[in-house]
Amino acid sequence: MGAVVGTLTLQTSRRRPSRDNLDDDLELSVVCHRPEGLEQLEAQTNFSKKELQVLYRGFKNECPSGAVNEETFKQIYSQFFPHGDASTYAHYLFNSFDSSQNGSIKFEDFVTALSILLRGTTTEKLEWTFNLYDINRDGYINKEEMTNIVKAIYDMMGRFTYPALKTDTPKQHVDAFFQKMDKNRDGVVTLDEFILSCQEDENIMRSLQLFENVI
Ligand SMILES: [Ca+2]
Ligand SMILES: [Ca+2]
Repeated sequence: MGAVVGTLTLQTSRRRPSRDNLDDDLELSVVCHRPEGLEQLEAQTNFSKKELQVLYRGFKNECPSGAVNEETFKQIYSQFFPHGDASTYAHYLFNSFDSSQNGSIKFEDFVTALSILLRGTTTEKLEWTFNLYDINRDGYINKEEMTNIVKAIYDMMGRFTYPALKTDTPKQHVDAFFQKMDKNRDGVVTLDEFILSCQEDENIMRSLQLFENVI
């Protein structure tokens, strides 16, 4: 990938040979995050080298600096939900994509998550979804976390899309979730409980697919 970036920088410099622009390019290349080698990403994800190159070009196009901060992520994501407020859900998604927890999504973070969501096994997808719901990352989904996620999804969809929503619907949604998932009734859902419950329940698998489509 370093070679790709190098070539791009070179082409840009050739096109704009004036001294100011050269300085800009140099400055940019310092600020820009350089992604890991293509071979490494090819080994780590379910994408081919060619797919990674296409994805990288698209990513660079949207985010010339090579990394996305939360504000930009929210702006891009919100465009898909014009009738609702997607900012809270985008915040949770951002944290899941930002695997190193440093406030920015780099190309590696982006393709790693995309690889799981598009090409991962069912277990990998469920693990990813569990981590999204486990907001404080303590290994358990509690009722407060699930309530926050459900409310965020309802906000994102907007009243325009679901005019018949009752105010107590998120609570019913969360109660039904725990009724099915919290096998040992200790008030929290573990990853094992989550995967087990999802795999044995067709309806949950279907609604999970709904969540995946939202992602
Ligand atoms: Ca938790
Ligand atoms: Ca439990």
